[in-house]
Amino acid sequence: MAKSLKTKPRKTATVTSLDIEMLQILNLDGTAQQDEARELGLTNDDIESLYRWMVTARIFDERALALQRQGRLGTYAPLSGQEACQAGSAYALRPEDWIFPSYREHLAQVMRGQRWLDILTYWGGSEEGNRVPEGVNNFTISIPIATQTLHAVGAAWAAKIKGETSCAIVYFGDGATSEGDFHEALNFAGVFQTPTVFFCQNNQYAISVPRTKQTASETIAQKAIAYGIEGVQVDGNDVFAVYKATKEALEKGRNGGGPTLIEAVTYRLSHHTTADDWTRYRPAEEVEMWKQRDPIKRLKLYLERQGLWNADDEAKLLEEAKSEIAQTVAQYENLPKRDVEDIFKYIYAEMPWNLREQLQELKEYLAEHGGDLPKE
Ligand SMILES: Cc1ncc(C[n+]2csc(CCOP(=O)(O)OP(=O)(O)O)c2C)c(N)n1
Repeated sequence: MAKSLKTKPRKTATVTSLDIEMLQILNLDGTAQQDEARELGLTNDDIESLYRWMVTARIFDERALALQRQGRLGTYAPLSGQEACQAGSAYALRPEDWIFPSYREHLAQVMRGQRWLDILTYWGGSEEGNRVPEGVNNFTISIPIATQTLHAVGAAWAAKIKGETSCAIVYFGDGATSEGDFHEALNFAGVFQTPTVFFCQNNQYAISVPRTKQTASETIAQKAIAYGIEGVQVDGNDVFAVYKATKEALEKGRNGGGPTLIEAVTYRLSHHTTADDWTRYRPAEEVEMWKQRDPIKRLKLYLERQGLWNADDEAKLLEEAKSEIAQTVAQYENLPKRDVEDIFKYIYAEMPWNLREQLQELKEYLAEHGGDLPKE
């Protein structure tokens, strides 16, 4: 920075300290900073509930991946490894808060009132899966990277202007922080002090690009400082730390304290999507190392240590979760088949010539291939 100046500076700006400490409450072996864990205000039932959500999400994820491999689901974005990020943050929200998810936030979406069936429906190729139930403050998912950060700032700003106490939380990845939209959103949020929680799941990769090639910053959290807002780093595989950081950021937002950027340090244990193959760009040892930090394992160890969980509870939960997801899959596969023409129908009142041409081409393709769509 100023070190490279040849002439003596006339004025020095004192910038906020750049020490970024990573918040962690739950240790790898399931022990915890007990005083901090107690201060969270979570009951044993709450903690068990968080565990149930995380396990169910993992089972859903594995099932969805298998369905795609069997040709029974379209492209799918797995969330395995990121369960604590989503469960911890969603659990801290109030119903009136808004979430702005990206394409990997299935667990956060479901915890907030959508169904596992909706997630399968969407990734099965039907926009109907994107329909959010009345009264559920979930925005539809964003496939374009980082665009949802601006939507969240807009919603939070509107809430502030209307004098409401709701906040908006926006989910995005480490790669999204290289997009202009992210920086515009942070800037606007800082200037207008909007009650926005920017929740970055730093899962170390943007498809095959590692975080070290994504940014020269040592942390993502420090990017907040340039915009005059608070940046916090948490262990994203520690559900307690995620819950605490999100809750504090929301409370601050509700009380007029403005936005927060949370960097949850985590790891994607599976492929970017089913169109990707992680073995081509990540050493197996790295993945193994992160498996040792598995957020589900860690919470299970905690519950066991506290005498709240045993092998029978685990077996029962696995059976229940598998059965719930199996029923969801059966429902999904029994949905009425959609007409492929739907893809073209709902954007324009009158279909323009180029879409008419593409529809015609598709019809000819289907006629030639016995009604089968091209494989991925
Ligand atoms: C604006 C935009 N540019 C490029 C893409 C293609 N794309 C899809 S996912 C992805 C990587 C995103 O990585 P990250 O933000 O870290 O999120 P993650 O997938 O790891 O959750 C890219 C570049 C896109 N969807 N939108």
